[in-house]
Amino acid sequence: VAEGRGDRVAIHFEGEPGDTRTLTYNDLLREVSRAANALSALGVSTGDRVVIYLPMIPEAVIAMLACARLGAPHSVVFGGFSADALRSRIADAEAKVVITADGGFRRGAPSALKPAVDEALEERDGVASPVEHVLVVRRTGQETTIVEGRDVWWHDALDSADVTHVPVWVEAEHPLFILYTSGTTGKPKGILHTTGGYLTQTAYTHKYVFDLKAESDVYWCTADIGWVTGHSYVTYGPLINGATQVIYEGTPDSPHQGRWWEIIEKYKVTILYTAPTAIRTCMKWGEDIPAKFDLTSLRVLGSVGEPINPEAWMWYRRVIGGDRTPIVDTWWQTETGAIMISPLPGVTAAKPGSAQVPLPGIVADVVDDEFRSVPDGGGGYLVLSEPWPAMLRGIWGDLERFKDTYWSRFPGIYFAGDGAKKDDDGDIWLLGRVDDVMNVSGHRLSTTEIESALVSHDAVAEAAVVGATDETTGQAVVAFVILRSDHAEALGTSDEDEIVQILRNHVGKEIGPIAKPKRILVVAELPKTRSGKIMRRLLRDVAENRAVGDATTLADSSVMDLIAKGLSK
Ligand code: 7RM
Repeated sequence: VAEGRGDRVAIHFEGEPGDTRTLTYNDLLREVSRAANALSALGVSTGDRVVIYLPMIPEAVIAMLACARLGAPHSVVFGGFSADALRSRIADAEAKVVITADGGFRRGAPSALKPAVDEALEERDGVASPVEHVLVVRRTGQETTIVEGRDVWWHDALDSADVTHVPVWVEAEHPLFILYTSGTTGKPKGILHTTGGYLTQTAYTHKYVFDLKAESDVYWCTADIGWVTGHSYVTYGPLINGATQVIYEGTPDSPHQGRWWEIIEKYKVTILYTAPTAIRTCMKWGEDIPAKFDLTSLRVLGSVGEPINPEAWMWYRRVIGGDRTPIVDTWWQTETGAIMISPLPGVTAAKPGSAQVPLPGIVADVVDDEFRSVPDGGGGYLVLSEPWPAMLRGIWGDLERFKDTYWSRFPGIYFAGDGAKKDDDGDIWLLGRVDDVMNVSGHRLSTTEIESALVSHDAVAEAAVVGATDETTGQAVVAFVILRSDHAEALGTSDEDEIVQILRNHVGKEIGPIAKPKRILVVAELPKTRSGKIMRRLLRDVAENRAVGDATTLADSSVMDLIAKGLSK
């Protein structure tokens, strides 16, 4: 703004019901300044923690930036999480203020948020909540309880706040935020990020990985702010770079399955950053849906969150990218804070399914159990062997767990927890979490490779593979597949036994007989987290005939019932 770019649009907001708002950088600075003043009036000062529990509306970004202006670390909790999940995150961070909304719009209806906050703040086992105040954004207009002396409407607090605010200057190592991420076991880890290095790397990667031309591009990252991707590539990276971006509140199929493509046509989006799960869902719906919209504005496509199957990559490139656009498959984690491994558009000759090369400045390797770098063509564990600016600085309040989780497997070297292989050119292919790797008769098999083989069949939209205990082979491959709507044509049959046989043979042909799933179960949905990652742990429970374990972080809690019901048929 100080450099005269205040009139540039920062945010094109599209609400699920179709309401819109445009915020320029001038508008954004004013709103963030007022919010910072409002928070300070509620007693928030540098170092205090603020929990943000909001839908995908501009206030989510404004709230994060207002905290950053005060040097008050934020902890964003997904709007879809329960009161209990919210309570434990508030307690762990000892948050002083919660910023929430009456509700948000999802699948055509208002969905309340504030009642979960009220429940999370109730005293339990004689322990009072550390929260002193709740700021409440009015979004849906639904009936909302306001607790006298504790709760304040956002609009009231901002209306009376000054429109200018002097930011609190902090050291580079001052905490910027905590973000809770679920580990494989135990309670969620509060990943801690600081200011200088994190902001430098998010800005740098956002500019170069997406080839951003801030004056002319319209950028859209579909991630929710409750996920690290929303922190680094909605709030911080794009706004530091002066980008114009789209923020959309709702789901891709509301009110129709072409909503995303309609938004791209409407705002002439040039850069789209989304997750493989969304791409596979659109493949399942059929390519005639995006075909109805003008997507020619797109010039760079990005993918994040999981390995993208080569088949989904090809579809993304052909159907969404019109066979013109480069695709960047970006590997990174909540812990790394910013993109680490990715092709660069116009620089790297792409290989569908591979994240390929560490970005300039990043040192990644694939090593074996003895920490020996594997030769090209070999597989093992992904490690980061030199520090990087946006690396996590710890787990909030738990130094031992921090050392244990990331630094104990290979002393002094960061262990990412992912399996990977190097191809003959030394390019990196991600193979899934090491906890998910299967061992069948002594052969190590990757979930990703078998899933990609299944998805490469015309009849299959999505696949999830797990290893189930097996008396003879140690573990056996069990696959869950979702068929495409037109699968009967592709297969020439709709008989389930025949379909299973065809798909088993297909995997045998693609990878080898050892990888042939012992069982293939046709399902309508797969259990996924809110950021679209398949929860294989729950599928393992099903495959091993156990009661399904903790499913509180599922995006849709009815999915496991559906799967269990389908299997008992
Ligand atoms: C950004 C994010 C991190 C885990 C990571 C991987 C998987 C993410 C890719 C990927 C293959 C990719 N943060 N992952 N991106 N696997 N290719 N391009 O997702 O903390 O939520 O998850 O996600 O397993 O370790 S996260």
